[in-house]
Amino acid sequence: MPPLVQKLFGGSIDVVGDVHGDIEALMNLLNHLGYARSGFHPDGRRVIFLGDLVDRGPDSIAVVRFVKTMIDAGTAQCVLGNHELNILLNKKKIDNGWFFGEEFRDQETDKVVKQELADESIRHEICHFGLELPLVLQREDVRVVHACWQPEMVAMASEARDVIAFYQQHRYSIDLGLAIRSDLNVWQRQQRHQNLNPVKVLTSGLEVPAKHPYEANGERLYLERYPWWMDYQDDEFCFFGHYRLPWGQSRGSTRAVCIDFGVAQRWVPKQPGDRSPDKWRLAAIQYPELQFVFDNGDVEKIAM
Ligand SMILES: [Mn+2]
Repeated sequence: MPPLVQKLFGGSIDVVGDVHGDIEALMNLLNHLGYARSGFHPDGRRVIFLGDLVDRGPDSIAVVRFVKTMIDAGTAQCVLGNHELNILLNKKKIDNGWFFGEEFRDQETDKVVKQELADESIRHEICHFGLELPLVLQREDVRVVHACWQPEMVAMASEARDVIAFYQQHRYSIDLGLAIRSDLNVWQRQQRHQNLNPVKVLTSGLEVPAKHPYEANGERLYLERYPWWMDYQDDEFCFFGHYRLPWGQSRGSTRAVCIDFGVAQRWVPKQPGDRSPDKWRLAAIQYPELQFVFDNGDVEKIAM
């Protein structure tokens, strides 16, 4: 297996946010970015995928196959997202039934979301793909991670190759540390499993106690996501996805830029509400140009 921290492509890149099974949005976006259906760009530009290729949308299988074709052709790189991680860990979640061959019924509309379902051989193919993905890509001026950049976690990941063994090893040692801490409650234990495991931090970010505990998917949650990008002070650009932040919210005074515009909300929203393609979009950031391109063809320059 290749290392979990790898060198990012040089030259001009287009960094694509969380696709979540929306193959049509991906094809439209790549078309607007100037890529041929084959994945090649006439100017030699290349695509960087931020992970979370799968779940929620109609065809996760097609997205994985297309991205794999580009990676094999040397025209794309991709980091691992938390949704790929769940699949590799064989964890069934509310929105990854397609992987286990099960239809998804949308709670809001009570309709089955039309999805391509995996069988045994496709599960094998997708796991094989996921196990080859790094957690981090970096070069002198740019860093890429699915959720959260933490230098000490990146340093730990650079020693490892097998993401599942690496994840389990940290889970085990965190459990050992917790065994003598009978003073900690359930959510304090959850927080340590989240914030001390490099695979968890890089793919789903740091968590802190919630100011107001809340319900999600029928569970009461005591932890919430920590906006690490507000503290990011480095000169290197850091491109990440995961947080479904409209541009603007991800900007402190920092060079950490979130490129997840929530395209999955069109199919399976996390909260009830507007599903329109005008609100929820798939985007790429073009680097070094520093402009967003959206799946409807809109272009927005970033003022830094
Ligand atoms: Mn994610």
